[in-house]
Amino acid sequence: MNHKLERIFKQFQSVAEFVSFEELNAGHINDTFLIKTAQSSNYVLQKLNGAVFKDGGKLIENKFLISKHLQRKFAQLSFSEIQRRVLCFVASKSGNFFYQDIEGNYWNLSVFIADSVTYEKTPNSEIAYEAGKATGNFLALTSDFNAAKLTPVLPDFHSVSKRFLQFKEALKNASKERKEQAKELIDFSNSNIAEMLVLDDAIRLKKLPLRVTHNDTKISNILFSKNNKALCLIDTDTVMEGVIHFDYGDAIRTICNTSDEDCSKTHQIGFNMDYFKRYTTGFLQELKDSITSEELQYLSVSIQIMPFIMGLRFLTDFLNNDVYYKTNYEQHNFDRSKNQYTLVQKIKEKYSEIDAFIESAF
Ligand code: GN1
Ligand code: MG
Repeated sequence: MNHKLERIFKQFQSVAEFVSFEELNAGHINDTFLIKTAQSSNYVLQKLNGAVFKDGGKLIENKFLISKHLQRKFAQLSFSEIQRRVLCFVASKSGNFFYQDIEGNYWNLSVFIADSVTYEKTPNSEIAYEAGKATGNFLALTSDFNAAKLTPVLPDFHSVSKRFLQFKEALKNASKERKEQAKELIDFSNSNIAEMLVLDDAIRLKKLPLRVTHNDTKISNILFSKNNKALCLIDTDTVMEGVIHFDYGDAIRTICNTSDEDCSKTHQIGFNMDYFKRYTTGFLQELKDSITSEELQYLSVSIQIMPFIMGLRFLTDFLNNDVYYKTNYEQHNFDRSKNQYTLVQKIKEKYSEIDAFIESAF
């Protein structure tokens, strides 16, 4: 592996000398490695999962375009500060944004942001507030980028109706055992789908502006400095055209969940109201000049829709015998789905308080 990664690293326009690598295991889809070099900069080398991303070249181009845009916004900062506030990608020696190996896999390289931390779970309310600022700031700074220029690498990524069709399809082919085991989750999907379609409807009726969205704003994709200040969003694989609700709801899904995403102990799963309030305050502070009243109206509902989508996707993959997400054990997708649906339930219980806070916050 060492040799292979060294060979691939050398395909990029970096003069740094490869020393060793470490696998970064946080993602569910791609393979990501930290490349340590003999120089002061280290790098993140990523191999895209070709089964999920059919057009790896376009995906990497999307990431480059957004990073370039953000770098221009930070032009007043020093070079080293810019490298901490936005992912900086390195072109390959052939002049492409990516390197494609002989097996057809797409690779990309970015500068590793040192002296930074990520969290799997929110440690305190200050981090929740900073996370709100990080996502709000990303959306504000990209609001003048023409989102239609981005390739929709995963079309309908957050479409509830499309995800529901995929679930129905999976149900047709699922094994009897898995269907029996997932009966409660299947019932939950069917009985909740109608109310989860409101965001799809608003998008279809063009009530909400389409903007650049990150589409994977879970807490582990937000980088913080060691003194707890938000630095930037990482993992821009899914930057596409979307509505801000995808990023707002998806961030809250992980930031306010009192348990890990795959925790199966339902008594540990709850919705942290304090983190929700702090997150929302930071988010709206950054977006106050560019958010529309209609966008505001749909924020609260997105808090239940995003965990519903994830629960549905994990369940679909469970019914499909785990072909999409990386899993560590047999019931992994089942547990993830159960976790997300329990969270939806907890959010519903607190919905009027959530809604009232958003109304009063602006
Ligand atoms: C996947 O691979 P990762 O962890 O960045 C998924 C997201 C889900 C997330 C759940 C392309 O992201 O949509 O929210 O898992 N990404 C893709 O943790 O499907
Ligand atoms: Mg991702």
